[in-house]
Amino acid sequence: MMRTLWSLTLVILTIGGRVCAQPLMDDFLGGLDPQNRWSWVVAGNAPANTLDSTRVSFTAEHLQITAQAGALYQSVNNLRNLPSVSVPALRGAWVIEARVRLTRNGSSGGYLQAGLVVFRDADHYFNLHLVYLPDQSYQLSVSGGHEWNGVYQWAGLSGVVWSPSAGDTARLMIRYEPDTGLARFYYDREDGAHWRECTGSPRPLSDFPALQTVAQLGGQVGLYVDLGGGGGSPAPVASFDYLTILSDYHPADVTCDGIVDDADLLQVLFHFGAQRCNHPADITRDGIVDDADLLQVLFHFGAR
Ligand SMILES: [Ca+2]
Ligand SMILES: [Ca+2]
Ligand SMILES: [Ca+2]
Repeated sequence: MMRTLWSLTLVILTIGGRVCAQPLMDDFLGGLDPQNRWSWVVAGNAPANTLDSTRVSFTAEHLQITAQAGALYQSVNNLRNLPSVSVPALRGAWVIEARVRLTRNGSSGGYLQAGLVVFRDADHYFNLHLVYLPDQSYQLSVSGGHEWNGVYQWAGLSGVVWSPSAGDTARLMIRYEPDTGLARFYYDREDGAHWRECTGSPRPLSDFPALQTVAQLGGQVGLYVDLGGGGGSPAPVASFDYLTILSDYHPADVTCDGIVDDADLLQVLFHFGAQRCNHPADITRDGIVDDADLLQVLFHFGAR
């Protein structure tokens, strides 16, 4: 059902012309959607391919990862089971959102966490997650961290503290406002209050260089679970319901199909000389489809 709705949205957005956002949606219906070209590789991690299939499973609607030792923290870089999708540079009012349930089971002694990780490699990442607080009777909260050149810092983002008996599921969202250059961080612990903004949000994107680099140059958006230095059995399980990424299309992607290619070139050629406001082939937005627009397509040919 959700996938049908999203496909419909995509069609509507495409018909709508240039004010369209590029959606990536995976709701893990029985597996990873191959269209999204998931990868388990994290550059700088050992092993680089983080997949341990004995601890990955799918229910009808969820991706489940059973936690095990391993982390991206500083130079440790031995995390297991970090699935991610490649994203091009993020444009416009981009949004990254996921829903995760984290069941602690027998784990204790660490900051057990699961959520979103946006990264270039094992030493350049930003994460936003659900976390169990060992110093607060293993109550749940939301927090974030980031690393640049292997130096870890707390992100200065936090949520309220609640008892997992009241729900151990949260939606997590990162949203960028191009008008202000601020990133906002939200969570919904599904208690009826809907989205709450994290304490410490909004923030200039430049506060988190790895997140900023992915937004500007592209990178990976992934899901992870980390024992946070704790242990015990049975092992905790992170259950991911969906991952959504919204971002504007490349300006030279006239056809809004996710790639700058000959179809976009043809659109510019077919409409060469056209003069009107908001013509899709007027990539430079100066009111005329001309050689400047043609150059935009050629310079960015193959871009996503
Ligand atoms: Ca690291
Ligand atoms: Ca295109
Ligand atoms: Ca133009």
